[in-house]
Amino acid sequence: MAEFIPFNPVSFPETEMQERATEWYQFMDRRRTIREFSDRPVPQALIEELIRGASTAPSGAHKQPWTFCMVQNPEIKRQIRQAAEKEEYESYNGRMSDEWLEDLRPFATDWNKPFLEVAPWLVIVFKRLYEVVDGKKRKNYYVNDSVGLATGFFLAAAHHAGLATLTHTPSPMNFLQKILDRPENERPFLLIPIGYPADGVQVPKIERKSLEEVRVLY
Ligand code: IYR
Repeated sequence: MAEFIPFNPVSFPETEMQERATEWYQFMDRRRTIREFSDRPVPQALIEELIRGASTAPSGAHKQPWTFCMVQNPEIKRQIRQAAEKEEYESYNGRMSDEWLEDLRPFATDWNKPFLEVAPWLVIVFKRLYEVVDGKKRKNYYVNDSVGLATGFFLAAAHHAGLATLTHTPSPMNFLQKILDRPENERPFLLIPIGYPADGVQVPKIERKSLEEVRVLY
């Protein structure tokens, strides 16, 4: 039988709501993806707290179909870098279309991925396709959507805590499943180097779409 408990809503006076929304927008607008990290250590407990925040995301049938792997171990980071660069080399030298390479030009990316060893932590998000309960497969629902939401929460939590991230998608990235020895029901979703930005790091000069470009009023 379904059991319900009282909901304890967060609430503010309306003027404060407008201020809070603007503050949040301005704060989030300062988030930038960076590709050069400092090797300055970040405490494990801080990354764990970000994962707790991420794991509050809504999910299909509340299945919470995600696993966050935290990699600090230099040897594992080295293996991940080696495997990722091998795939990326192939991608940049033949697998990606000219159109794709052209679209990436503003970001000056290439197959070299030193950040995979320099960043103090790599957080690898896995999606859980199904659960095994009493030896039987139980379905998860809207897995990509749910894990995408949790990942978004993680990026926001990291920014809120004063850490920088990179949403990295080596392709294909099945090597992560092997290196991290993940079970059959898990698939890699996103690799997130996280830490402090390198001193003097620069970011691409790009603009966000305006409100008018992204919203339609009915
Ligand atoms: N996975 C490659 C290529 C790449 C693709 C997209 I779409 C980006 O926004 C950025 C990079 C890489 O990580 O370099």
